[in-house]
Amino acid sequence: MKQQNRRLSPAYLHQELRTKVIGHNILYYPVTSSTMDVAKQAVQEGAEEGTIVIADHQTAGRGRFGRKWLEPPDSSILLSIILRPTLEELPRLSMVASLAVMRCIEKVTGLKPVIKWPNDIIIEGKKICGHLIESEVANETVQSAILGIGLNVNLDPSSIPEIAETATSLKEMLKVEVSRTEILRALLGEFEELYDALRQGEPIDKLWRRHLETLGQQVTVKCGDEVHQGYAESVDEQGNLLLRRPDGSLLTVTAGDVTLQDLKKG
Ligand code: BT5
Repeated sequence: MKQQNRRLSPAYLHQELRTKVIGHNILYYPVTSSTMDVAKQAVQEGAEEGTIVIADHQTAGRGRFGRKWLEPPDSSILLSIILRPTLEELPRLSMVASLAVMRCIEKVTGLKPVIKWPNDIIIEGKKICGHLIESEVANETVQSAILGIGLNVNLDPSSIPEIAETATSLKEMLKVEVSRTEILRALLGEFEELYDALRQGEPIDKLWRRHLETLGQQVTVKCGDEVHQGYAESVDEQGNLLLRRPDGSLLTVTAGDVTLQDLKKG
């Protein structure tokens, strides 16, 4: 695997990309608050589908529900992609994102990640990547969907106390620096292929389900103030989790609303 300069080079990335649409317009920032904010602004200014925002560092990187996404500068993939899926495709965008990250990691590094429902990519029990989707829907039409992906490439988890025990990175797994450009190139390629497949009506949900490590386990899900425990029996076509509760009833848990907790931590 090639070494690279510490900073990303949008010109070099552009030259390396083999995609048709995704990443053809690149907005690059050495430092920004959040690539999601930049992407939102770009949407308002009419950015075309497939525009990507990348950064070397975020000062206010975010996860879902106002949580923080943390990284030291120049260590990670911090990416937002501007998309315009249909309303029907929108719930499956998260599946496409997870599958693209998984395939990218597998192809470039040989590591074998799994998906923890709903949005984490895990290697050896630790989180290496998370994503979120911020969409705008009006009159049953998706105006825009911004997919944000944070992937730990050369991050040393022990340098960030909040995630030292729960996170990992490609470098930590491989014991060698990995080129972020190489990962981005592969990620955008895999994403475009899977997004095209989604748009052509292929059953992305079936593919995604096969890689979900959560199924068949006893889990705890947190929805706002409510906590549910049960057996993760299946997922439906929208990506919702079907949880079999101890009283035998089946609870449908919407992916957008919950966090899956480690039973050990309760
Ligand atoms: C996510 O949220 O996992 C979505 C993360 C998306 C981040 C990207 S970076 C580019 C784009 N711009 C942004 O501002 N955001 C997106 P969630 O499921 O809520 O998980 C958040 C939790 O993950 C935090 O509360 C921490 O516990 C943990 N976490 C934070 N930083 C991490 C990291 N670098 N690696 C692993 N876990 C982390």
